[in-house]
Amino acid sequence: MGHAKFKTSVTFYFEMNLKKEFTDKLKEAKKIVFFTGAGISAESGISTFRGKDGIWNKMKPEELASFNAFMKNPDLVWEWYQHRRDIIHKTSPNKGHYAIAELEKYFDVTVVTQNIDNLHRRAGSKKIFELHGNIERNFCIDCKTFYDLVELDSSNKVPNCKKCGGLIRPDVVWFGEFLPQDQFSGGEKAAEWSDICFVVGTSAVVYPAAYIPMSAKRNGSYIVEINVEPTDLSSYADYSLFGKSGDILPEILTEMRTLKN
Ligand code: BV8
Repeated sequence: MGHAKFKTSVTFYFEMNLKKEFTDKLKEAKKIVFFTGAGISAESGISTFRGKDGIWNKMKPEELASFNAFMKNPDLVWEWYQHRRDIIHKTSPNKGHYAIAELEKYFDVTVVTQNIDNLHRRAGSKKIFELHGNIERNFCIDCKTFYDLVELDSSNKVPNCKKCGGLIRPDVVWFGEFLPQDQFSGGEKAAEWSDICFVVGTSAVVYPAAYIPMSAKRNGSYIVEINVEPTDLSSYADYSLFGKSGDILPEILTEMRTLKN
């Protein structure tokens, strides 16, 4: 039998101990935050940014997700977001999104997401801070009038504002842009006050969003990482669960049902 099958008793004891610490934390916890990134939507068929088939592997972020790129070629950037919206509209939330929504039965849950795909809301989560905006919303860059998609024609050409003729852009945070203050500070405060801060499906390389789990840790929150591989955040997570979030989150929900019944 290969060594891999026989963990040393120390490793096994250490892991069992960590698991017990984690389940004890789950039992005591009241406030829980899920800080999520593109990885939680991967099993819905939406590609991540930095993984092997990630979006940014095919192009540099500045090429499309920046105000300069938009002003240089509004039709190209608008078309890219239309393409991403088409993908998102053809997908659904996955078991990971639904498990987070259902955990609201057992905890005061807040979702702090970097994602713009609206899948947490579609899965039924109530308290959501969207750090990087929402691809379903758009606004005029001149008079700031907001437009839902239904009000805009579905062509790939960038639409013009009906009020002032200005260019309409997606309501997402581009590189070099400030995050919406209410979303960032709301999400940061929720994480700081959380008993457990789950960090799910993020490479934790985009700032200032990636500061949020650090603030949670500094304020005594128990940091649980859920990812398919180690990240920049793994070194300060209290507990790391390596695997797909669509598998792990439903297991945590099942564990909660057992603990609470
Ligand atoms: C800012 C919205 C202040 C748009 C996004 C130069 C000038 C200005 C700022 C900077 C600069 N250089 C650097 C910066 C800071 C910059 C930054 O952090 N850059 C990084 C790349 C180094 N940040 C900014 O620009 C921010 N603004 O700083 O303003 C300012 C203002 C003016 C002047 C100076 C400063 C704005 C950042 C927001 C950018 N917008 N998205 C759009 O989507 O089109 S970022 C984009 O990255 C998405 O929002 C995404 O969510 C986010 C983070 O990525 P992740 O979610 O972590 O996704 P990723 O693919 O990286 O990782 C996926 C993970 O999932 C992996 O770990 C993988 O292993 C895992 N996974 C995969 N499958 C699964 C899984 N896990 C579990 N289960 C699975 N099944």
